[in-house]
Amino acid sequence: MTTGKRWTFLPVGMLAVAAALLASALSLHDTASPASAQAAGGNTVEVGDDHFAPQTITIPVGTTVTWEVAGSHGHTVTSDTGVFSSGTTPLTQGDTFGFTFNQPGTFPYYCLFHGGPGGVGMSGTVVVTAAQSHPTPVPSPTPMPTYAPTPTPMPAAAPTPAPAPSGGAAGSSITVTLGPGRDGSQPGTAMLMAMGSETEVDINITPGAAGVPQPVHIHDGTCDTLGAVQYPLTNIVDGKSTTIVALPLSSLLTGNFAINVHMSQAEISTYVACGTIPASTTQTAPVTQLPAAGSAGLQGGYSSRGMSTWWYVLLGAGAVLLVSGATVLRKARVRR
Ligand SMILES: [Cu+2]
Repeated sequence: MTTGKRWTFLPVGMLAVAAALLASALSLHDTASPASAQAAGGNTVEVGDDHFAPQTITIPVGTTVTWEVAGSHGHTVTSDTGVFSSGTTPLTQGDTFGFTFNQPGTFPYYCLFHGGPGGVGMSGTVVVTAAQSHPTPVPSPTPMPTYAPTPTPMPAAAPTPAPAPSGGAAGSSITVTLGPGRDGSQPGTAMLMAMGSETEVDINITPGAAGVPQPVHIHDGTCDTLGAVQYPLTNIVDGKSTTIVALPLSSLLTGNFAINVHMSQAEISTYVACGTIPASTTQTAPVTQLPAAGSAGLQGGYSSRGMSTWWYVLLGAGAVLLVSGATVLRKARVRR
């Protein structure tokens, strides 16, 4: 492993760049073509709306598990312990995410948006059993040869472009606080999740009169200067509403939109909650989280959204190798 290799090591400092690249590639959400499932049958977990099925899957070491989104909302596949992650950009219907488990053990995971670590809400478990007594043990994850090229070692003083592996804080979703409205107060939040060319808006406010639909819209302007209705959202009932808006999240982050909640259809001019959608700040979206320091072996997987499939290989020391669909061979080569 000297020069001339066709794949590229990305030092930690470049990870953010790579992640941004990958994120933008992934946002070319193309609903025209169903993702081609690369997985062997039997190792597939269906990602439904707010559940994983089966919830617990047991596989022998060395197996690739594929998660495929069947639900109509956006979801993630996120390891409790940072071993694997589909990233913070929600996977949507037809998207797949794969991860090869080269270590035995129990690996709990969850959806960033509908669950939490420790088996909360939308969550599941992968149980990886040790290799069978087969004489051919799984091509043992030969500990990464401390890889040579060491291209200009990161100046240790670099301002740590931390990939923030803490759940979901990255820019592919934002939470807008809904404060009191002009005429009443049913405060709460609206979570806006990027889903390629669409945005899922989940609203959760203090419930109004039971069962009474409360119109809610994205208006021009801010809460102080509300303008015309631009995008109607699903009526809120008992404090909750979910809408898929046919606009990328970035188009809503202009600082010139506000979410305004009305008392009811009959009292449409009574405003009970409002929040201004902030202008975009940073749009960093780490697509993969690195394994916890010290995790041995070579880990990797792939992410397939629409027409594009990306493979990645996580290298122990905190580098990630990103390759596109055409370069699967390189992954195989690396694993040797
Ligand atoms: Cu979910």
